[in-house]
Amino acid sequence: MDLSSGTQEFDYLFKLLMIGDSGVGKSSLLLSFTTDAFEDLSPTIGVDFKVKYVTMGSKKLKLAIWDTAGQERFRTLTSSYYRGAQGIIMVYDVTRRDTFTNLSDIWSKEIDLYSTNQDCIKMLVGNKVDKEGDRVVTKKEGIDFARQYGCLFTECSAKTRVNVQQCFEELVLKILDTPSLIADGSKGVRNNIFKDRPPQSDASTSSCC
Ligand SMILES: Nc1nc2c(ncn2[C@@H]2O[C@H](COP(=O)(O)OP(=O)(O)O)[C@@H](O)[C@H]2O)c(=O)[nH]1
Ligand SMILES: [Mg+2]
Repeated sequence: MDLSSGTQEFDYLFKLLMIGDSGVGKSSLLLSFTTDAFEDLSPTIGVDFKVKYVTMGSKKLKLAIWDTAGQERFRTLTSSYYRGAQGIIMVYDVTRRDTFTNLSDIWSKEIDLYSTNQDCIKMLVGNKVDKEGDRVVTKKEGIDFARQYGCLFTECSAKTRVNVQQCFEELVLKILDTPSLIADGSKGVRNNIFKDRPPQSDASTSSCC
């Protein structure tokens, strides 16, 4: 995957979401993917969404990756957050079991409720594998959950950046492999997926396009 930034031409625009409990590393994963550094984030910092241009094969893609600004703590993500997403990244922390069980108890139900794309691709991500000694959720449990819910699966670390690029790349490849989502992505600009702003708009790092 050829990565670059700045405003460019593109063939498809895809909306991706990060969801999961507070503190699992959603914002860190997004930053790890879109910038070169791992920053130790204060839990109150959120980013609304970031834009990343990637080239895969002959296709130029614009990825708009939406993140929460901490409102997941209050379970107040709204339908506009989910609307029109072609890919959803469901993140848990391999060292905190509650973050794993909440994906099946809470977050997957939200997706069923609000997701507007029937074919939307989901990726289950076990983060913080650099803390192997503190691990409480096994890889097999992740694999079993992903199989049950029909998701892709990976384990990664936003800190060491192991598997982070691959995680996003695998998700995007699967989207490109799904004709209804490609059709959707090519209409992205006309339909203006940014019409609905993220639920909060005061984060200083947000960018629009
Ligand atoms: N050791 C380790 N810490 C991480 C990793 N990812 C995030 N963190 C830390 O976990 C805390 C919460 O991360 P953050 O990205 O804000 O989580 P969010 O609430 O899901 O957005 C921060 O202190 C991060 O530095 C990781 O892969 N490994
Ligand atoms: Mg965050």
